[in-house]
Amino acid sequence: MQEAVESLRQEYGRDAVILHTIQKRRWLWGRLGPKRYEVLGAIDPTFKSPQTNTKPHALEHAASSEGGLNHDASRLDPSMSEAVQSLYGRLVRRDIPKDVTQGLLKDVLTRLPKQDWNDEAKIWTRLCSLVAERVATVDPWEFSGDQRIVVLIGPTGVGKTTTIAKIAANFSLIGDKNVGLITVDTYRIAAVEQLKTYAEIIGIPVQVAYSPRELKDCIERMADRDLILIDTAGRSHNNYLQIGELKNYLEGIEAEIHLVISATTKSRDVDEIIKAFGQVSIDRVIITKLDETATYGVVLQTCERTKAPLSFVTTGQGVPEDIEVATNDKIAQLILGDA
Ligand SMILES: Nc1nc2c(ncn2[C@@H]2O[C@H](COP(=O)(O)OP(=O)(O)O)[C@@H](O)[C@H]2O)c(=O)[nH]1
Ligand SMILES: [Mg+2]
Repeated sequence: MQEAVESLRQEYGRDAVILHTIQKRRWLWGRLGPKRYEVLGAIDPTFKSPQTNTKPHALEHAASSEGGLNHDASRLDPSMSEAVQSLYGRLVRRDIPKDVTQGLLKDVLTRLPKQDWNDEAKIWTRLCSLVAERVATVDPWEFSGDQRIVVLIGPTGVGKTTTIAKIAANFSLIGDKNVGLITVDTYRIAAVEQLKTYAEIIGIPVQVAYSPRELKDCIERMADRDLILIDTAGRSHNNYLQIGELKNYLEGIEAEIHLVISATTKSRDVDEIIKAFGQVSIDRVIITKLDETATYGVVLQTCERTKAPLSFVTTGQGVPEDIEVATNDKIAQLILGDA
């Protein structure tokens, strides 16, 4: 990866901004294929090289004030040092919401000795570890005898069904687990057909539940499965009634609920979606379509707002290969970009 970044820098100069770096590790296939690295860069004319801060007192004041920086989360206190101003601009340009950015900088400053508050490089290093800490990730499931039931919920078109197919294929074909699929997305014939087609290709059973009662029956019939993946209909976050209905389906079922959000979602919509789906308790987060954007603030925003760990990220339309287990260092690097 470093080699790839270096060669981009050599070609386009030190100010080339790294927008996207990804190690194309084939999850569970990792042992089979060579690793590939992808680095997407740009030259940002507004980027300023790090400068030395000349106002430590302003920093001291700001770090100890509420919100760390400013009561108004949409503006940065103009008395902040140039180092902090510059970092703030950098994070906001990476689509990290302003209030999250302010919170991060505040936390970093309170953890750093005062003599380092002017040092952009040091703040940056701390920022990287803080973001890695904040983006909690989890390994995929251990199968020690207990059956796992996993439900994917989220808005329409984010990639729930495709992600289910990816997870199912990886666990079934490569992980050698007994996987079963259930769909409660019966609003469109095409949605049921889509899942059935995947199930057929993978060679695993699929059942369709038309009511909460039927869902429980389907689960009972799949008692021999190590992993049951449940697909749901996309719900508009503006339709609380639909989300209430989803909640009825999930009541009384011991399942792990994964909220699926696309990395291309607008920041404001992310908050609305989380608020609406918050009616259902969210255990894990899956971020899809990392390949369709160059900034990943949505990942941090979703983790911060839901307080749920990230399980998988998806990186393309390919089934089963375009899915990865999220690891926090890698995700933090993706969110923040290169120093
Ligand atoms: N680029 C890209 N497209 C994806 C990804 N995951 C799913 N899609 C595409 O998004 C569209 C909607 O996917 P689908 O699984 O039907 O979404 P659902 O409505 O949430 O079930 C399809 O065209 C998928 O191929 C991804 O990680 N990257
Ligand atoms: Mg679907």
